[in-house]
Formats: sequence, C-alpha cells, structure tokens
Amino acid sequence: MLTKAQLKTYQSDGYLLLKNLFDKEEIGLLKEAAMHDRELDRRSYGRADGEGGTVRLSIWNHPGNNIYGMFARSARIVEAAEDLLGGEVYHYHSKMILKDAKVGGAWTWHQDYGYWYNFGLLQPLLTSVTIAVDKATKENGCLQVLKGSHTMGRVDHALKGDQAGADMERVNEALKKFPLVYCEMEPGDAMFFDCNILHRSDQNRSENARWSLICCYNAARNNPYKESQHASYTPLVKVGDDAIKSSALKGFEKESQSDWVSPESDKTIEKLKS
Ligand SMILES: O=C(O)CCC(=O)C(=O)O
Repeated sequence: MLTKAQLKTYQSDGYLLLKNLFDKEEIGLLKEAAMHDRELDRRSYGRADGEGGTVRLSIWNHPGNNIYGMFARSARIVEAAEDLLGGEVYHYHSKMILKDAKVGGAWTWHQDYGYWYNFGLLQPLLTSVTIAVDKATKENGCLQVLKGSHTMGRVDHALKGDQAGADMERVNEALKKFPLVYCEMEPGDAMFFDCNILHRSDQNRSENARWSLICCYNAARNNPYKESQHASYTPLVKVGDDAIKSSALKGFEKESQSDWVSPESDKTIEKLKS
C-alpha cells in the first residue's frame, strides 16, 4: 500500500520511484531468463528514432505464468497501480526495452497516452512501471521525464522516424517550465509514471546494456470502447510477493507468450502517417 506522501508525489510529479522494490535474487532471475530467452529476442523489433538509431523492444498483451507474468502480476506492483489509479486495474501490456550496449536507439519525447488515445481509451487512466533489469544511467540512456508535465494533458503527436513524437513546439516550451529528470536506477528499482508525462531516452553509446521491463496498467473502469492492439478488460489475477522466488524453485512455466505484438499489428504510428 502506498503512503499518502507517495500518492501526493505521484500526483504532483507524474512519477514515483520505488527503490529496491525487487531484491537482487528476484531481479537476477529476471535478467537471466530474459537474456537467454530466444523467443523474446526473436519477437523483438525496431522503431527508428529519427536520429540514425533504432530502439528495440518486445511487447505482449497478457501476463502469463512465466517470469514476466510473475512480475506484472505481483501484488507489490498491482496494488501500487490500484492505489495510483484509484480502483481496480488490469494489465494493458508489457514490454521489454532492449537497449543494447553501443547500438541502443533513442526514444523521442512523447506521452504514452499521445498514441494510446487512438486505441479507444476515453480517459488517461493508465500508469506504467519501469523495472530496471540493468543499472540505468545517463550514459546508457536511462529514462528522462519532465517532472510535472503530465498536468499539460495530452498534446498532439507527429511522426518522428518510426515513433510517435510529441509536438516539439510544446515540448520546447515544456522544457523551459518543467525540470528535466534523468531517472537513474539500480537493478530492482521500479518507477511508476503517468501516461501523460513527457518522457524520452537517449541512444546508448556506452559499453553497458540497459534493459528494462515496463508493465502498463489501465483502470478497469476505462475499458477501451473499441478493440485495439492492446488488451481490453481482462481480470488480473495477482500473485503473492513470494511468487517470483517460489516459481523459480518449482521452475517457471515455460509457456512462451502467445499474444506478442508484431511489427504488423503495431499500429502506434498508423494515424500519424495518414
Ligand atoms: O525506457 C525507455 O528508454 C523509454 C521507453 C518508453 O518511452 C516507452 O516505452 O514509452
């Protein structure tokens, strides 16, 4: 359960950092699994960043009984999301950001709701949590946010490379008004961020990879009014805080995801092209 002070921070800043939400063993299990997961790699695809680089990511919609599902369904995370969104939430999708050493591309300034808006979501009642798998630093392209910029509401987005980028006239004004924060994180730290906060990340020119698992949640009362590439309301079955370690002991289900978002089904920039 988040404290009143934590809720206040999230509401005013648009993000909330929870240090050491997962311990070394838990995050070590996630890293080991992800690094050796051939399906995760095979299902990954790129989005050009408009600066000569390409971000690589793998996305899926429903959390299973595998290790990614144990994180996305963990009470620690889901109950915090419920506190932040003020009621029942469901899993909208998860993605692994595969920002590899030397070649990892940039994410342009954007709001997630800038394009999720086109997926039949009437209200910006969504939150995402980025879980650091690797240490995230300024050098390896950590997430950057404009603190408090979620209060601007949704701004228009236009095509930048293969990404949905926020209207730069507004971003440039926002840069004068809201502090730019480099969200440096240790493995196991988790940071929730509002779907309307302006955020980006730099290319990774360093020797160190920066992978992170991002789980996104929508309020149950904000079920999309039309089908889209991401999940409509599906009850979320939470797992206890011991689930990551106990499932590891039993051996995680080896099920691979069946609901990957593919480059063909990814409609993030469809509206912006027309
Ligand atoms: O983690 C990052 O580098 C940025 C990810 C991002 O902006 C997103 O998934 O919307």
